[in-house]
Amino acid sequence: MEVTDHLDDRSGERPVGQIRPCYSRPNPLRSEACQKGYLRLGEILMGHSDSASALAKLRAQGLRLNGLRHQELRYTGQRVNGRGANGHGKNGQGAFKAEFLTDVLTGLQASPKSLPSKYLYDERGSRLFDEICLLDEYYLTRTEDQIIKQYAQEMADQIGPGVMLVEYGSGSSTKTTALLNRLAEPIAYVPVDISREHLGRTALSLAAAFPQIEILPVCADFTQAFSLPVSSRLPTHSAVFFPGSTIGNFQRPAALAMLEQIAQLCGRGGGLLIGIDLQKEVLALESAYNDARGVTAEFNLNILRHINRELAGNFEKNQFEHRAVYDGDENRIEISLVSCCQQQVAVGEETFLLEEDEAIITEYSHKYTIEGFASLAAEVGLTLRRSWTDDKQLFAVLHFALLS
Ligand code: AVI
Repeated sequence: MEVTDHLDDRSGERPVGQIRPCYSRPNPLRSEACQKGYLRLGEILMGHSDSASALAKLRAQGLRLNGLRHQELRYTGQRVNGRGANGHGKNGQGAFKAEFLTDVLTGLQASPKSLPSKYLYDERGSRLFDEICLLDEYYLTRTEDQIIKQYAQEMADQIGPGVMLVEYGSGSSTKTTALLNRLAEPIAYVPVDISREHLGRTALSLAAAFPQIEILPVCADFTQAFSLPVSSRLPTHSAVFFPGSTIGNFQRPAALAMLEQIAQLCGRGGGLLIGIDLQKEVLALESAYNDARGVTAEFNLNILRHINRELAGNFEKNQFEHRAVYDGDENRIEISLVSCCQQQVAVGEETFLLEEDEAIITEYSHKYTIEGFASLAAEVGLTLRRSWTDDKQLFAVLHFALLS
């Protein structure tokens, strides 16, 4: 299967392969893509509230969608808030940096000081996080994997036949294979990820492994609203798969907004299969975020390197210590970087004073009970249908349905 990334022509990024043409005639909307006769659906979607209105306009212009066979890959590369969804398009690069700077300055001006956790995940941070997932102390990933493996058939039955399965933060889609293998007549699988490179590779191998399922990758920041791609066959419903307990990294209002966004994306009859980390004794929780090898500490400190590199910061990594403590009132692990001394740091043109022992919060990781999370989800109309846990009740995977 050939996949061509035309985005590379404009952004100077490395190609991840080739993309199948979505349209068979040059499109007047993009001259560069026109010359090649190809256009990505993401470009078509620009300026349209949804794919249906974009497609209607194109049809009116005499353009036609190529009939795609199951083995073919459509690349939707959606735009998020007017910038390249991965933050690295030509214009996206500048916008991404401006947003990064604003977020960092806002966080450092706040009391207590904080930095948005999404900036932990540059390339090195993502690699360190992958390492965390393999640590003995970090039970979350392997426990969720084991639950999904053990109950994949029940989960697939619960999701139901004819689904368009949408995975948030799909990465290498490792957890999805067990589900895709067991779903009854799945129509399409939509991996959503901010990393285009990951998406391209994953989509290709999934398309080869599951020729009966249409693979429709979407490059997007799933914390922002985006619309679903149109599959060539009509699904009976859509279901979001959101593993990894990433929802725990959102504070309550943001978690609710996220659930609301999922409910809107799926619509009535839709579903949500989500992983959450459960409340447990403090020692096990704190050990998971204070591993003996110091990988989590390095992951946390890496945000300072990221800021120094991208925003002309002058953080001295050695002047900060990693801290991860459980707050029993808020039911969350609070991860921070603690200043070892009184010091002044600069980010771009701005300077900030840090007192000795002053903490910069970099991440929260909320721990739930099944009932607590179910009542949160109920606020946006998601009804708990089934839950699965491991023997020690460390982690849970929940299935919700959107009944009305
Ligand atoms: C991605 N997220 C679910 C992880 C967690 O456990 O909250 C992030 C993490 N931070 C430090 N270790 C893991």
